[in-house]
Order: sequence, then C-alpha cells, then structure tokens
Amino acid sequence: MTTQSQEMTDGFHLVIDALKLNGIDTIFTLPGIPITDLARMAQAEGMRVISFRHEQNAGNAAAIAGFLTQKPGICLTVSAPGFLNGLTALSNATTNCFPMILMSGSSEREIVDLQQGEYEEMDQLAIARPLCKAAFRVLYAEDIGVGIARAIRAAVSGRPGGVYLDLPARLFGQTMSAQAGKQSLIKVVDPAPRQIPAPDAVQRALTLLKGARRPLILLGKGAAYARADADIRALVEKTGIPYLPMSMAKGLLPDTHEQSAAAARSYVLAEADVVVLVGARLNWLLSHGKGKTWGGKDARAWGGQKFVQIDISPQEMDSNVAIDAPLVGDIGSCVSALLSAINSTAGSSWVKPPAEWTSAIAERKNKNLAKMAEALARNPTPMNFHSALAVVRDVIKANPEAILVNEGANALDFTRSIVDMYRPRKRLDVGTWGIMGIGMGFSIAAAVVTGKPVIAIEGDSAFGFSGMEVETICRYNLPICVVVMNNNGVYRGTDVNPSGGADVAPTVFVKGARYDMLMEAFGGAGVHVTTPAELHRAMDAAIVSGRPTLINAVIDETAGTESGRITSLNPQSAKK
Ligand code: FYN
Ligand code: ADP
Ligand code: MG
Repeated sequence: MTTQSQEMTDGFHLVIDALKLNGIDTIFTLPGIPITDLARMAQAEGMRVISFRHEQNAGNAAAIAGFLTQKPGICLTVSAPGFLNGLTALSNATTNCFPMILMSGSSEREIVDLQQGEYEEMDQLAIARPLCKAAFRVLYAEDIGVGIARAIRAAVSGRPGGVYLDLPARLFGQTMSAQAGKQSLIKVVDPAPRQIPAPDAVQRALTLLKGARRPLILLGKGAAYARADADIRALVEKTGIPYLPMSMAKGLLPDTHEQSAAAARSYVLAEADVVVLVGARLNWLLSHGKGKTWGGKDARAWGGQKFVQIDISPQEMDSNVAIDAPLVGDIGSCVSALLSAINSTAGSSWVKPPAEWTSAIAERKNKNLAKMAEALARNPTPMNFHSALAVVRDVIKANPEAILVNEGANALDFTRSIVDMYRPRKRLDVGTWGIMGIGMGFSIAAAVVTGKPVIAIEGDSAFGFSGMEVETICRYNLPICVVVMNNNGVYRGTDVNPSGGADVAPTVFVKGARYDMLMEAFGGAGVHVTTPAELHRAMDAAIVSGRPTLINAVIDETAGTESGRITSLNPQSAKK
C-alpha cells in the first residue's frame, strides 16, 4: 500500500509541482473550500504561502508581485464569492499590464451548468473571461501541466496581464502515477520572448527625433516593468532630451536628475514638438494625447506634436491620436536598437536639443520647485499634507531602497509631486484605474518579494479598503510602516449634512479616529502624531526597528481639495 501511494500523485501536488518547476515560489491566498489543502501542501512543499483576510488584498498582492518580479503573481481563492473578491484585483492587474494568475477553486460543473443550486454555484470561467487577458479551466489532472504553462505564457508574454485559471474541486483529488504526472508537467521555455523591433521602424523613429526642436521622452510604468534601466538612462543622457516620468516610472532616473521635466509638466506637454512614449499609454492620465494639455486649440483638438511610441502591443498605436513612428517590440530591445542607431548613424554628431528648449523648461521647473520649497517650509498647526509629506520626502531620501506605496486622493496627488524617488520600481500606486484598496496588498507583497522596507502613504479613506490586513502584516512580521493621513474624511473632514439630520455627511468619518490602535491590537507599533517632528521620529523608528508600524498622522481636516488634482472628473451640480 505504502509503495503504491509513493508512486502516485494527485491534482494538489501536480499544481504545486507545476508552479515550482516554473520558478514560482510564492502564493497569495485566503484558504477555504476547496483549496485549503492546496495552500497547506504548497507550504509543506517549500513555497511561501501568504494568507490574507480578504481575497481582493491577496489579489492586489499577486498583481504587484508580478510587476516587481516579471513572474506571474499567484492569487489562490475559494469559489464564487472568494473568486469574485479576487476578480477586482485580476481586472485591475490586466488594466495595468501586471502579470498575475488568479487560481480559483470551483464547484461541481455538472450541477453548476444545470443551475441545480450547488454550494457556491457560479460559472466562474465565463465571468472572468471578459475581465482578463485569458481564462482557462483544467478538468483532468494530466492537463494541469499544460494549464499552468498556458496561464504563465498568457500572463507574461507580449503585453502582460491577468489570467484566470479555473480549478474545479474534483480535480485536486484525481490521482495518476507519479511518473506520468511528472512527464505531464511543462517547464516553460522563454515565457516572455523578446520582440525585436523592425529596423525600418527604428530608422523612422530616429529620423523624426533628429528633426525635433523641442523633443520630450515620456516614461511610463511599462518602462519600469521592462527592467531596461541602464539603456533607458543612456537614451535620456546620450540624447540630452528632457523626460517626464508617469507616476510609477518615477525613480527610473532619480527625480532630482537635471533632465527631469516633472516639475514643468504642463509646459512640456503643451510645447514639445516630438514626444517619445516609452511604455506609457495616451489614456486619461495623459489627457488622451490631445486638448489644451497638449497645446490643442480646444478641449478636443489635437496639438501639433508628433509621436514616437515604444510599446509591445501593436494595437496600442493610434488608440487616441495618430502615432507617426510606432516602434513595436519589447522596451529593452527597442531602446537598445534606438541607442545603437543613434550611436552609429549620428555617432558623436548627435545634436542635443537646443538650449532655448532646455532652458525654457529649466525656468518653469525652477519656478515650480521654488513655489514647492516655500510650501514645504511652512509649519502650520494643525499639520497639513505639505508639512507631513516634507517629512516623508526626507525619509525616502535617506532610505532610497525603501518602497513607497501610495493611495488616496490628496494623499496620492501631493505625495506624487512632493516625494522624490531615486531608484526604479520603488513607487507603487493606484495606477491606470486610480483604484482605492491596493494599499496593504501592495505593501505586503512588496515586503515579501523584495525584503526591503515599505512605507505606505495612505489617505484615511483609502486605508479603510484594506485596513484589516494590518493583522496580516503583524502575523508575518513585515517591515511595513503605514502612515495614515488622517483628515477625518474623503477629500476633507468638514462636510456637513445639508438636511440638518443626525447622520454625518457622506464624505465624513469618525473625528479623531485612532488608526494606530488598530495596529496595536495585533502587536505592532501604533503611533499617534500631530507634528512633523513627531512624524519624523516615528518613521525613523519604524525603519530602524523593521517592526510593523502604523502612524496615525493628524492632518488639518480642511486641508484637502475635492478629488485631489482630478476635480474636473467629478461632476458637480450647478443647481445649488
Ligand atoms: C511636479 N510638479 C512639481 C513637482 N513635481 N512642482 C514642484 N516640485 C516637484 N517636485 C508640478 C507639475 O509641474 C505640475 O504643475 C503640478 O506639480 C502637478 O504635477 P503632477 O502631479 O505630476 O501632475 P498632474 O497635473 O496632477 O497630472 C495629471 C495626472 C495626475 C492625471 C497624471 O493627476 C495623476 O496621476 N492622477 C492620478 C489621480 C488618481 O488616480 N486618483 C485616485 C482617485 S481619487 P504644472 O506644470 O504647473 O501644471 C478620487 O477622488
Ligand atoms: P503609465 O500608466 O505609467 O503611463 P501604462 O500602464 O499606461 O503606463 O502603459 C504601459 C505600457 O507599457 C502598455 O501599453 C504596455 O503594453 C507596455 N509594456 C509593458 N511592458 C512592456 C515591455 N516589456 N515592453 C514594451 N512595452 C511594454
Ligand atoms: Mg482623508
């Protein structure tokens, strides 16, 4: 009997073996029917299994682990409700081009399909399909190897994204001979193949760039993901072209770099004549490449600039405005091809952009930097976003290896422009959707996969979406310092109920809430601060100790603005 069972394997083990064979060593999960034993056995087999309090946070963790490692992050959930909780994260990952695999257990197919009222009945595959890059189901143990190989390839090849893998409960117990099982597994060869750009496309881009008088390079999170850091820096420095980082591309070059045009954003977008997009899309965050932001005559008019777009997805081209020089391929290959072309055809004769352009940018930039320095130097009572974030800026400067997670409205927008980043992939935020709820999931995964300290700057509203995961942070004793920017509400804490009723206004929370005590409840360090000096001490202590810490930073409740810097997207009634 024993010898026979040693020769057998089952669905549980084949899933784990297939993941391990492909170098995947971590699972983000919340155990329950039918995947409890899968989580246990994965841990027994040496995988890191991080167990959360809500699947959406496990899903966000998997997504950002994918972004940080270029391997698909794995989120494992139970059926129907657990699956749905993970689905928001899967969909967000797909929108942001983060590679992840949501693996969910599912209930008995024949009952689900006849809608006979199964436990957690749901046609999960059909629901997931339109919300992710690819969706697969495995019915037989011998197909687990193929299923996982397909999921990995779909997640990381081409434009990365989210993949759903449906694992029916009955699959896990299926047995087969251990040897046949082993042979059924696939070690994926070259899961994210390089995509070399066509030489004529490189020449077209170079010709356009050479004719530019006011060129601009725009770096997006695709550029951060691609890990072509040295070549991207060389491209910027060799050409002398000013660059603008999208929020998660901050730090690809240090924000203090003299060619950074971040503090002259409005000026460069409106004035540039040739713009090179590197892993950034012309979506809402870039005003769709048109309108007044881009020097267009009215809200819908195109500006006069020409675009080079480097992207792995050919379909991204012309999505909003005409792309004059599409450069399709992986960013590493495209940037390196562009660099070689610059070096060989232009050689030492590469002409840097006219001083007229760079000095006009410097002038705008210095004006904004001076204005900012003034705002940061004030020390009002109560503390406001600026005085608190001046501290965060100094702490990041002293700890450039720390990862900054950031969500909220004002807490997001002020942090983005105040806190300089110095290293690639250190700033993780709400991304393409402006989603709230990524905070603790991103923080936990960042700490787990990088081992670096994490600082999460959270609006008090944003924190609420994933706040229960402070227990998870304590349970795994992670070096995460959460700073809750507590201004008593969404945007501000000052709204009043216009009807005069007893309920508070919909944007207002409990005044003077003590989020620090939430962390203390699970054995972490909770600190309540009301001044920049106290905040600085608490953050330094958190970094030195590496202990889970939550700092409740009391911010002037009148300090925020409606929707931060995107007020224009929040319709307001004209009827008062
Ligand atoms: C930038 N700026 C600076 C600096 N960096 N000034 C001084 N010092 C520094 N370091 C200037 C910059 O030139 C701009 O001024 C201004 O500050 C704002 O710059 P920012 O933040 O880079 O750009 P902006 O205009 O806010 O960009 C638009 C955006 C951004 C859509 C890309 O707002 C964004 O990423 N938003 C995400 C919002 C979101 O998802 N929210 C979650 C939902 S909240 P000028 O050049 O003078 O214009 C729900 O309510
Ligand atoms: P941001 O929000 O910072 O502007 P986006 O997420 O909108 O960035 O854009 C990222 C772009 O990068 C996407 O269009 C995606 O196809 C592209 N991309 C992601 N990874 C790579 C890669 N390795 N090579 C080329 N393009 C990539
Ligand atoms: Mg708030």
